[in-house]
Amino acid sequence: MDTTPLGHNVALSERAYRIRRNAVRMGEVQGQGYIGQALDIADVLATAYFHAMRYRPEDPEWEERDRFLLSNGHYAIALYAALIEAGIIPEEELETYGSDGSRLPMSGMAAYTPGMEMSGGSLGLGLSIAVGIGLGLKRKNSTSRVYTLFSDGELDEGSVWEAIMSAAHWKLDNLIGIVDVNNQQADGPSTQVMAFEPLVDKLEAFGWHVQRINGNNLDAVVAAFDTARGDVGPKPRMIVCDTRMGCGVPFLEAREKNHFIRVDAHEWQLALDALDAGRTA
Ligand SMILES: Cc1ncc(C[n+]2csc(CCOP(=O)(O)OP(=O)(O)O)c2C)c(N)n1
Ligand SMILES: [Mg+2]
Repeated sequence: MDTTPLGHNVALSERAYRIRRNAVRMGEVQGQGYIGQALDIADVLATAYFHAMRYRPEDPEWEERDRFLLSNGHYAIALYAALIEAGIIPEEELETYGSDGSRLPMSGMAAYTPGMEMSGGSLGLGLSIAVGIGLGLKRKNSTSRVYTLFSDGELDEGSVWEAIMSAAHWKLDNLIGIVDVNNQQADGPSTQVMAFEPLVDKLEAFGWHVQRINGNNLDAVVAAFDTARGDVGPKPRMIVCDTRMGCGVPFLEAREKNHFIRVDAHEWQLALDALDAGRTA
């Protein structure tokens, strides 16, 4: 990892830029996509794939890999963008996004895509699957970790709270949950649809080690991943990430109803230009 004297992580910011760019290019292929989410979670994905996780790009099913579960399957475009950057999926496939026969369908499908550990679509399941995988890894004495990304809208699902309770019960210190608090979901601002605050207090009361950070500040994300991978006791770890929908493309950030951002044909290039303008590497 390269760092400047200010501590800002140059190499990772370039990875995050390229993940955002890959996602916008895929969006342009279909003229649509969950772009606001891909832009908001790019810094977390860059940190997961280029700082924290153990994997072999040429062997995505390597037994000793860390697992990354995408619970919020509609964020698939974001994960594809990271898997392309990681060399698990060839960059040319980006052009096939959402087309018949593509390995990159609009909602994540484990059977289609290398590096996709679970199928998405029905929300609220990733954390439960992560508990099962985490328990299995421990019973095999594996040192692999299981990461799961889920969204603030998924906090409305009872299954998520069952998983939160059982992960603590089983002392799954190999499980790292990441919740994307962009305060948006399909029906409006997440906290207005279902009040989940104070989230840190609730998760701590359920027995988790919890950090809350600005998920669009790379240095903070890196520090949180490092802490979560360290010795914080026999408990599962949660990183609550406050993020900005559309982060990196100011005219998309400014849109109010941005669960499914409408992007006009000419705006895709403008979005790429905005990313270039904000590039720090
Ligand atoms: C079990 C289930 N209920 C409802 C949906 C429909 N749905 C798709 S995306 C979404 C919003 C979920 O919230 P969040 O992921 O926070 O939204 P975003 O941040 O992407 O706007 C909903 C309700 C679903 N996919 N699965
Ligand atoms: Mg959300």
